[in-house]
Formats: sequence, C-alpha cells, structure tokens
Amino acid sequence: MSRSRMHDTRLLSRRMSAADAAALIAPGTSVAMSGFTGSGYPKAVPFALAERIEAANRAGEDFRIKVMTGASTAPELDGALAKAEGIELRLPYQSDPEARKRINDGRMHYIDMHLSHVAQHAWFGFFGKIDTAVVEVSAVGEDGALVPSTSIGNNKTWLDLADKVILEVNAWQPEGLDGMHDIYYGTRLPPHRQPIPLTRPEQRIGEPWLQVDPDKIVAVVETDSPDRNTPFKPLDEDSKRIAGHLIDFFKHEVRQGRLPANLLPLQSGVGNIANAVLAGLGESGFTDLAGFTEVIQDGMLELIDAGIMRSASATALSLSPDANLRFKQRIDFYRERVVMRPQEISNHPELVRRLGCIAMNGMIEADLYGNINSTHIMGSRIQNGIGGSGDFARNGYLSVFLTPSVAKGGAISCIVPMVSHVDHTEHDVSILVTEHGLADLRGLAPRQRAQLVIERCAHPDYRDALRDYFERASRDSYGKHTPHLLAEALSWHQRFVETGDMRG
Ligand code: 0RQ
Repeated sequence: MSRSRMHDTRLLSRRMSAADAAALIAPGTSVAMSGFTGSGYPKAVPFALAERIEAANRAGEDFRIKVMTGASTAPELDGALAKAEGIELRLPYQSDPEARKRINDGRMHYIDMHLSHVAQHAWFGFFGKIDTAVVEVSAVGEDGALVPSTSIGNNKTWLDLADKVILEVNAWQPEGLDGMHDIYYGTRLPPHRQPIPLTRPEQRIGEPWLQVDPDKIVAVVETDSPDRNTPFKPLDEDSKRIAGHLIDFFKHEVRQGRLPANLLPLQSGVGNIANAVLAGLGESGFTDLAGFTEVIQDGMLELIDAGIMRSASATALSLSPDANLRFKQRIDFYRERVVMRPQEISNHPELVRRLGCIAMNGMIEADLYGNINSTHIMGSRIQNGIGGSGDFARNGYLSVFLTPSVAKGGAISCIVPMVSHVDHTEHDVSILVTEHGLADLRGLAPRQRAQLVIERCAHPDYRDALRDYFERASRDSYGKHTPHLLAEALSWHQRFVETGDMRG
C-alpha cells in the first residue's frame, strides 16, 4: 500500500475495511456512487456489498438496492452487483454485460436519461431520498477538502444530498490530479438560476476540491486499485473512411466560412469510431483545437500530446492502460491543459449551445429522414443508453452521427426506413456519416433528406430495397410530408428477428 492520502485527523477513527463499510448499507436503500466509464468508481465497497447481498439472498432475504452513478462503471461495481441480483433500479447509464442481460430479461429496472439532467432531477427530488453516497477520491486534505479522482460525474450532488457518505481514498490515483478539477458550486434551482459564467472551453469557474459535511462521513476505506478502462481496437478501414469523410467536410466548412480555421469545441462520443475521428484529426493539418466533451479518451490525449489540441474539458478520463501510464508520467503537462468538471457542467445545454460545440456521436441506426436510434437493438433491447449524446446533439452547432453502414457482418443495415426507437429526432441531427459517405441534412426537407441518406450513407447491398420503399411510400403514404408505410417500416426490423438477416 502506498503512503496514506487521508490527511484529515478527524476522520482517522472512521477508517475501516470495505466489508465493514458495506455493512452500513441497508436493503431497499438508494446508493449513489462515483464513477464515469471505468474511471473514478469505488473499487472495494461495491464488491464487498455484492458479497453481502449474495449471502443475504442465499439465506432467503430480498436484498436489493437502487444504484445511481455518473455513467457506466466497471465489473467491480455494475458487474458484481448485477451478478449478485442486488440491483433493483439503475440509472443513468450503463454498459455492463451482466447488467444489460438483467435489464433486457426484465429482472432489473433501468432509467436511461440525459446525463446533464441527473443532478437537477436528484435536487428536484424525482429519485427520492438518497441514503448513502459511496465516492472515490484521490486524497482527503487536512481540512477535509476532497481531491477528486479520475472522474467527477455527479459526485458534488451525491455528497450534498446523501444522508451518509462512505469515502474510498485511492492511493493508486496520481497525486498530481490535485488542481485539475473545477467544481462549480453556483448552480441553483429555478427560479433562482443565474447564467453559468463560462465562455471559453478551458475556463475555470469553480474550485479544485469537493466539499462535504464531515459529520456525514460514516466510513473511510483506503484502496490502492487501478481504474479499469479497456484498450481501443486498432483502427479498421471503415473507421478510417468514416473519419476521412468527416474531416473532408470540416475542411469544406472552413472554406465556406461556416467554421473557423481551428473549428469549434469538439465533443467526441464513446467507442472506436469516435477515437478514429480524433486520430484522423491528428493528421488533418488542423491546429489549436479545443475539446468540450464528456470523456477524454486516448485519441484526445494524443491530440494534446501532439500540440494539436490546446485544451480539453470533460467530466472523466477514459484512458486505456497505456495512455493512463503516459498521463501519470506527464501529469504536470496535462494539468495545464485538462479541466474536469461535474457532468451537469461538462454536458450543460446552456454551455454546449453558447460554445457552439461540434457533437460527434455513434449510433445503432438512422432512418431516411435523419431520426437516430442510439440505444435499442430492434426497438426493445437496450445496448447502453443515451448518455450525453442528447445533451450535445440537440444543443451543438453541428450534430454529427457516425456508424458503419451495416452491422452483424452485413446482415443488418444501419440505415433503415424508420428507426425502431428514437433517441435523437430529425430536428437534432445535421450530419450522418458511414464508410460510404456523408449526408449533410441541414436545410433539407424530409423527402430531400431521404434521397441523400440512401445515396450517400446506405450500404450498396441495401440501396435498392431502401429506394423501393421510399418510392412506394412517396406514392402510397397517407401523408406525403414524411412518407411512410407504417406496417412495412416496422416489419423491416421484424425480418431480422425472424430470419437473422435483413437481406432475406
Ligand atoms: O454488438 O458487440 O454484440 O456485436 O451494437 O456496436 O459497432 O461495436 O459500435 O461501440 O461504437 O457502439 C451506439 C452502441 C455504438 C454507442 C453505440 C451492435 C453491434 C455491437 C455495438 P456486438 P459497435 P460502438 C456521449 C456518447 C450512446 C451513448 C453515446 C453508444 C453493438 O455509440 O452506446 O452516444 N451510444 N454516448 O453489432 C443491431 C444495428 C446495430 C447493432 C450496432 N443497427 N442493429 N445491432 N449494433 N448497430 C459521450 C460524450 O462525450 C457526450
């Protein structure tokens, strides 16, 4: 174990094991935890709690809790608690296979919501009482100030609202994180809200530490455990093509005078395609870029390393083990360039609109008119959740959605007549990109969009079927504004459920 990071002598008597701390959490209660991607989540107490829940459930008790976090976490939290059948309700975002299985077979409730809304919904009281907060920090100062860890998420809100607080103080996190965070304590509830005083993506408007009432701290658990983010896949040809189309479009927009030469603050979603776009930007000749996003992943760090991105603002780091090592080694360099904020600020619609972010997110499918499904496979099975994509897509200057044109080895077209679930409506989408091309939907009416989406974005194997649908819908649809043949539009998806192949 490294040197203790717990410097507040008032809390020494509250140090205990993870099992003893987990024993303070009662069945049926709401537990709000830190964690955003595989970063900054508590690593010991949830695991100990899962063991306790498993034993209780084996003995015939019904021990389940409600779990709230910043966003997704890691197997030690979501995976362990889900496997123990310990989660009654989960919010606001998850991507764990064990949790996904239980949500989709109806054993677990899940509220999938905009990440910028979570803190205010908690303050409005929509989630009920929050009994316990379990929050990872990287140090506790002599005066009780909490140095946040590799994500902030909703920690400010959880620490403020929970009846009791369990701290995990993780000595694995670099001490140099101190000073990288910017916690804004100025948010109020309506009708007392004031403008958030942030006009530049790199600006600091708050303080570096989280505050908590020390009397609420019931346990301090010291850990020395790594974050758990997975490495990115090597870039494949399709991802590179998708990135290439988007970068060509950015260059075109600069030439047209619709984007400045250093673009506008970039939001980049999760996953390999988003990472490929960032890698592509590294070779594009653009400089002096800024990130105003939710998570900083490897691609963004590389842009900072190369001097192409001057600063990045986010609520979490989501770095592969290799990138994390680099981050730790050069942390003083990054502290000058990285700002981590609560997710109610990193994703705030007011700020995304003011700064004019370029939102770039992945999707499951898009339809002919530009509606986007980011969350549900075949309209009913949740994949992950909407995350921050809606916060950025609706409010950004440009809202870009990216996907390969087909999924499951070509058996499914990601361009469909009508999406099986809508996360982002046609009103919130400017640009669609697949490996085949880019459709700029701005300024186009629905029937004009449909033609462009088919010709630019659909896979050639599916173009005839989509053209045929669109032609017949344009002829026979009840209304000709957004032509649809409703039963057929939905049977498009049903065909896959029945045959395992949309082509059949
Ligand atoms: O399933 O792994 O079982 O094969 O969906 O798809 O291709 O691995 O893509 O990891 O980029 O995820 C939309 C899910 C894309 C992600 C989504 C199947 C596919 C695979 C994953 P398998 P890929 P990605 C805010 C950003 C919402 C949240 C968000 C996501 C699995 O981007 O969760 O945007 N987005 N947050 O086979 C059936 C289709 C399919 C399909 C893909 N059409 N039909 N299955 N899959 N398309 C971050 C900020 O910074 C704000």
